Amino acid sequence: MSDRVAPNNLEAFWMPFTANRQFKKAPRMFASAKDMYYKTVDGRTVLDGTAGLWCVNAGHCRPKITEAIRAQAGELDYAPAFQLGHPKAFELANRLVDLAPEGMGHVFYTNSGSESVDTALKIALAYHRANGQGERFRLIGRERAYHGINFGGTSVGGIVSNRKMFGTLLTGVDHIPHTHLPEKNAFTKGQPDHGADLADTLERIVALHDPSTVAAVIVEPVAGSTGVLIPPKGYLQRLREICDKHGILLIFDEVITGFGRIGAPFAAEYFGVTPDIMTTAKGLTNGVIPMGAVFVKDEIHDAFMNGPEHMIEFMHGYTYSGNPIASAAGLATLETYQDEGLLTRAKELSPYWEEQLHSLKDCPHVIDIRNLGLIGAIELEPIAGEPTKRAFSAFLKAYEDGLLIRTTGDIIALSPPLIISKAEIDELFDKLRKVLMSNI
Ligand code: PXG
Ligand code: PLP
Repeated sequence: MSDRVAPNNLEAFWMPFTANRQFKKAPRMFASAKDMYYKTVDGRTVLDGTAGLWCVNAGHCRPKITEAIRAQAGELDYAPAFQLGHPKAFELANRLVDLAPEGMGHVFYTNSGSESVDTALKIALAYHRANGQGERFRLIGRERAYHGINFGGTSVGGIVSNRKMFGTLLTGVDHIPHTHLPEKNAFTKGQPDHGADLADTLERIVALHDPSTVAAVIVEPVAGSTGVLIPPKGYLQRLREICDKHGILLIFDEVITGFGRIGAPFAAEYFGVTPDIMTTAKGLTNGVIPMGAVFVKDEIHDAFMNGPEHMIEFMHGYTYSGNPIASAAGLATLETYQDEGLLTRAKELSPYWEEQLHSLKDCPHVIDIRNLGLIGAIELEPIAGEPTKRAFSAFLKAYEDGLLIRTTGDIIALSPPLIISKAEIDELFDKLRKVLMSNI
């Protein structure tokens, strides 16, 4: 029997963001996947309600992407990323900037969302320095934010459990308040009415530190990992105005919202608010090969293009920046998105998605439901004294019943591949209703 079917020792692999001891007593393993469904090692079919981890936007094992990877691996497997190149990385960059908001004409490649975030923060700091404003060193994040797990992202992040074990993190970081106001906004469909004024806290924090010391503000346009927090109407616009007023760069972390998740290629376009820097990963290669990209406004890029031409302009980069196989996967992914209209499909589907999602309102323990594009969240009342247990029971029950959901705290998050059909949306919510009606 091959290890793919029944690995005999699970000990050596220290799993990420996993309750290792619990998992290894009762492992959950996938053997294969196609389009909307996984197959488990014991042969069960599981509907993917989460696009893997918010990344498999075109669905699983899509032929163009698989073939591009196969072909690239046999043609040019690796090319050094520093001082050398290969055509596909440039071709992909051109395609990417065509999708991005006007004026964001350059991308810097990374291998993950976490690396994109740390790259973006370093670009922001170095940009100000290149502009003669090296005193702008402060970075501002938001409570409950997730910006990956590297030191920069952990520092501007706002999830306490992800921060508290790791010492001082970056200094010179502050946070604006999160926008979760269940007492005012519970069960809102789409963007909530209340909370835009929370953006004004940025004015106070900036004033506290003196605006001339602040380099950048980073936010997820829609906060994903923390349990899906939809920005209040007008909130992102207000952040943009305050940043403009004080010469502060605005970074949108679009690792989840990028590549069609809310019905436009990027959330920046959906909300009509253009950041100065935009971080992406996940959907860029359909999650299949690790790759991220940081988009920057032309004036930011151009500020680095000074000094003698033989000098390296930005002392930063990864061994795998613009890796050939990742670039090929990225190109095939964008082609698949284009062939099937996937970058705007969430917009067409979202009214149906919203209606089905909110039909769960009457299920036991449901205290809030939120949605935008093809994202949904169901917040459950925690079991007294045992936070996270109810949602995790729902996750286990759903998995047994053939549905993959994601939970964070006592919140269920949903983000299916953008190819989902109405019949599959029905299947997803039928299964989820049964889970919520069972004694969790
Ligand atoms: N920024 C944002 C906004 C993210 O959502 C990252 C950065 C980090 O990306 P990498 O590729 O380094 O993981 C993310 C990642 C979940 C979940 O279940 C979310 C993420 C990753 C894994 C699980 O909410 N987001
Ligand atoms: N650590 C060592 C010893 C290295 O030599 C390198 C890269 O050459 C790195 C870390 C960084 O690795 P990467 O470029 O894959 O991020």
